[in-house]
Amino acid sequence: MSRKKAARGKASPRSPRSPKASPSSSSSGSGGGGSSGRSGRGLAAAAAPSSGLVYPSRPSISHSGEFYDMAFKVMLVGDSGVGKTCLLVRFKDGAFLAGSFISTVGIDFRNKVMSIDTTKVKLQIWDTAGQERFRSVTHAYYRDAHALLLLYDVTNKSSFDNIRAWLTEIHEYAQQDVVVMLLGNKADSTHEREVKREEGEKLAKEFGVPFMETSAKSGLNVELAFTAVAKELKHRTMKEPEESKFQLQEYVDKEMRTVGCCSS
Ligand SMILES: Nc1nc2c(ncn2[C@@H]2O[C@H](COP(=O)(O)OP(=O)(O)OP(=O)(O)O)[C@@H](O)[C@H]2O)c(=O)[nH]1
Ligand SMILES: [Mg+2]
Repeated sequence: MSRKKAARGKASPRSPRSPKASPSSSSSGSGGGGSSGRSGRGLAAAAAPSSGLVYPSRPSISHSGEFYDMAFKVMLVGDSGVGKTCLLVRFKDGAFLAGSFISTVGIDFRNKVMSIDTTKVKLQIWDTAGQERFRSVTHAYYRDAHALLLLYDVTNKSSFDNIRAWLTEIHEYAQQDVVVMLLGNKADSTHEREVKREEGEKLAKEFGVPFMETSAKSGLNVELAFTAVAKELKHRTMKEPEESKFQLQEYVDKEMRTVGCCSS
């Protein structure tokens, strides 16, 4: 078994292409759109990864000392304030960043090794800044992404309306076979809801992407979203025969029925 060290994502950024369709960076109703760094939340600025950094490889060992069999790059994208950073922190640390909203500056990543069946899958999860002024930085990272979690805020209609523009942008900058999942976050905020679950489902169907609602606050479906993406990427890598092909939306629907979630 190879015991090579996992590389960290520190390389010179590529020159980004200029955007054609750019989603708006309108901030959510949940807080102001400040622009200070997130050092207090344990996230530091990072440079663009060199190509091939986290492509599936032989069993390796991560910085935290955990072995993994394959590794993938996942990006969190969506308007400012939809809850990308909170979703990542909930998934990685099991905590919710309550209180004042500190908008992410630039881009950053955190790693998590998951057990998918008998395989150790490392997700390198990139948390992007939703603000328009960082958009060109984000574009430079799309190219290497294996999966994109595209978030809107169910309490902010404009973040939902911007999803079409985000999908256009993804289409333009990401790899053709990138796994995209649409997430309606803040599903816990029943009273402030502006986007019905059915509307999210309809849009996802229209674009042929899997969908679920999440809550970084309550933890609703957070683990499931990342697990589903990790499973899909693993199955693709294993190149399983068509008949045993993993169906992401089917898996998500089944899991949600099993745990009896998630009306809000
Ligand atoms: N009620 C509720 N609030 C949430 C949830 N997720 C995030 N928030 C709040 O929404 C605000 C924005 O969350 P962030 O995670 O910082 O948003 P972001 O998408 O990372 O924003 P940018 O970094 O600017 O792109 C914060 O005040 C969070 O506390 C959620 O699931 N439910
Ligand atoms: Mg953020």
